[in-house]
Amino acid sequence: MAAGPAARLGPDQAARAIKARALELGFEAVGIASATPLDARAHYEAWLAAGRHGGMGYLASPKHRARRDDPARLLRDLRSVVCVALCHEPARDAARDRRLGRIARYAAGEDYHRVMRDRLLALERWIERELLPGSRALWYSDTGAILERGWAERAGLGWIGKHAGLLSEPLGSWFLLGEVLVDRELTPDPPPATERCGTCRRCLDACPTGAIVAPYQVDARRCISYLTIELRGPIPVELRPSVGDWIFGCDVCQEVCPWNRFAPPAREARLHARPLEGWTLERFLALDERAFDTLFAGSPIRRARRGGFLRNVCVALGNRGEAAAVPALARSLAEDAEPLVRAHAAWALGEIARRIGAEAAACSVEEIRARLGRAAAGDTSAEVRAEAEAARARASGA
Ligand code: B12
Ligand code: SF4
Repeated sequence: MAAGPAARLGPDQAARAIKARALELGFEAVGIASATPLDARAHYEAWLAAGRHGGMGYLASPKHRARRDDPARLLRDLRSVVCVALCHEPARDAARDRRLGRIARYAAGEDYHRVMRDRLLALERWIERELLPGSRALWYSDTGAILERGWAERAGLGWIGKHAGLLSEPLGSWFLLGEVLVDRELTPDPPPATERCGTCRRCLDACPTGAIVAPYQVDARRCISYLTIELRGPIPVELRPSVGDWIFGCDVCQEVCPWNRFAPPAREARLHARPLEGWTLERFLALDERAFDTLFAGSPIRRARRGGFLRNVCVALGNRGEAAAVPALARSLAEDAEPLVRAHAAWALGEIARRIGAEAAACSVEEIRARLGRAAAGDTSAEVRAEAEAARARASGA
């Protein structure tokens, strides 16, 4: 292909131009890594071998592993990886409205994949068509077999913290990552000289479920983010109390991180918290499939699907333990179309009855037991009958 004048740019000039363009497109940080394979294979394979990926089977597929090992399989003649960071902290507090339960900050606004796609595609096309005609570029953001934090670290965007997230001095960790792979030599940035976590271990100590099993190692099977977003079935009973009132994702390990004290909020308005005024956990339980899709159109929350989301809502209500939630939960137990939701509604009712009973408050513990008894005897799903039986036993103080 004939090369235009811009194709004669050297690696240094091209790298500088790409970084300037990325900042113009609204990314808060950008860096470039050379594309020689990362030295992360052993960590990744050990993580998979220990089963820490849980039900995310795609992470263990031979094709996925081969691509992670050798990024040239993603783009022929790959030479450079342009890494970007997009801040997502939603400036308002709506994501932390306790009547709604807690939603991870990154999920409070529009789905970041869409925001990333728009910007990264613009960068990809600009590189291919204007800056380096004849080159090939390819964007990713949580969309492929790439160890994004590893590349971002190499590109100088920050260091991997003990909670396994990427951290940077100016940005903290409230940012998301994206990449554009390019088949041209671009002058790389140096990785940060050292990691800056030092002796701090606040994230390890604060994690509600003990998912950070050692510094830099997260067991996804215990992580609330996995349990409330990726997991398709029931949340393991022993972990439910630790999930607290997180109904989508979890931010605890980042909230306690000292580097986030001065982290900037998102400049991108699409990532600011969407209004959910008037909504409560109890009201969420009344969402049918259609209403769920409408309420969360364009939001990352749709990833959990209605059943998963309402499962999380039930767990949050059970952990909250307030009698006011009984009517909504009883309705879900009796009427919800999905066994997953009925099962978790049973669990939540058992928790509420146990707590109310312990406080000897005047309330409908008897009624809760009766409802659980009916579900234990008559529900069409064996899973729901078992959950209702166990919940009834708890409600009776057994
Ligand atoms: C699978 C996945 C998850 C899983 C597993 C998490 C995990 N820690 O691996 C679950 C669902 C739990 C999850 C949760 C979250 N995720 Co996630 N997730 C991913 C995904 C798709 C793959 C990550 C992966 O490959 N994990 C496997 C492990 C082994 O890889 P790794 O931790 O990156 O490994 C590196 C280091 O930790 C190190 N390492 C690993 N083991 C060891 C051991 C030792 C001894 C040492 C020294 C080093 C070391 O080596 C690796 C290479 O450098 C990436 C996107 C991508 N393609 O990369 C997003 C991604 C990592 N997630 C992201 C986010 C935002 C989150 C959440 C914060 C969301 C939330 N608020 O609920 C939480 C954070 C949980 C946490 N503490 O990690 C962002 C992170 C942005 C950032 N600033 O770091 C990413 C990059 C998506 C994106 N495009 O922005 N996630
Ligand atoms: S996201 Fe929450 S559950 Fe997952 S490692 Fe961090 S603190 Fe633990």
